[in-house]
Amino acid sequence: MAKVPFQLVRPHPLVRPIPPGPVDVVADVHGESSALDDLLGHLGYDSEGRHPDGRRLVFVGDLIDRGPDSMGVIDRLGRMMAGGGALAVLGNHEMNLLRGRRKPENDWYFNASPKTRRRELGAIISNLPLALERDDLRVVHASWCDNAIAIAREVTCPLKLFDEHDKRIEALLDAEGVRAAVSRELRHQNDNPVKLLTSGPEKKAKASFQANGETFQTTRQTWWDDYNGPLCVVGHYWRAQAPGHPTANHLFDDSRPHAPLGAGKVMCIDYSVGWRFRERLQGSDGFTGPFQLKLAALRVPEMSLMFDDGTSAPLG
Ligand SMILES: [Mn+2]
Repeated sequence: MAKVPFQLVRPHPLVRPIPPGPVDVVADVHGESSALDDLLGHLGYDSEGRHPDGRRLVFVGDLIDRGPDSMGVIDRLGRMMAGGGALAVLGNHEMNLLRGRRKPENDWYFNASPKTRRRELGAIISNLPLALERDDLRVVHASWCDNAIAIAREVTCPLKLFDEHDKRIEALLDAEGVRAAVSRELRHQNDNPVKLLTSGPEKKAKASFQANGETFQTTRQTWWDDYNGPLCVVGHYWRAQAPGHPTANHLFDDSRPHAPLGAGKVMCIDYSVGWRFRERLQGSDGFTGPFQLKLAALRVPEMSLMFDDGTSAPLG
């Protein structure tokens, strides 16, 4: 077995520092390995994430599921992190794996063989933090909540943190006699620091809606309206309207697709490449693009977006 890199064996808290210097924050890759190849090329990196100017990649989570090569993306992330050229945070899809929540889109992991293969992939994922920070930049998958961040600073295991709060909330709900499924679900979503950081605060939906074959009674909150810290980069929330995707969770002003959110200190960079598998299905056999849905990176300190098709845009 390959040598386990240093940072993967030593326990670290779940909020870790971003080293000084220019970085490129990469949005939710969702197993779209060739979009990642293209994006890295346009940003000036080689396929292993090395940049001639010493720039560094920071992945915002959800590197896996839905696209054709989640395993390849995680293997590559592992090599990049071992080489010191990349950092990443956990997304809700990575948390699903760690929690053993089997879904159609993560079969690639649960069916991986031999078992040691699964263990290698799991080791890379389970050693990711929940958030990254430095004075001028914060990176988290979905939402930066000060209370949840403070809790994550004190511990090293995301699964243990999740489970502890899951049990605590269950016991409280039982003690309070809360029975309604939607109330229980909301409490789990909004009071578990791992859920809050990786999938953001939610509220009761005005009407239930369908997504991915499930019925939802809760909807996402625009937490960035109340945020006023340093620049915080997130993914998770799909900025581009995707064909066949429910609009109930669409939180953005489409007339300003490259604008930061709230008071201008939160930037969501997920341009919905995670739905590219559906674009492929709607195209002809062997359809390889051009795609409407894109993989983006935010360049810091330049504050410009680069997309996998080679186009770029300043924030605003
Ligand atoms: Mn997500």
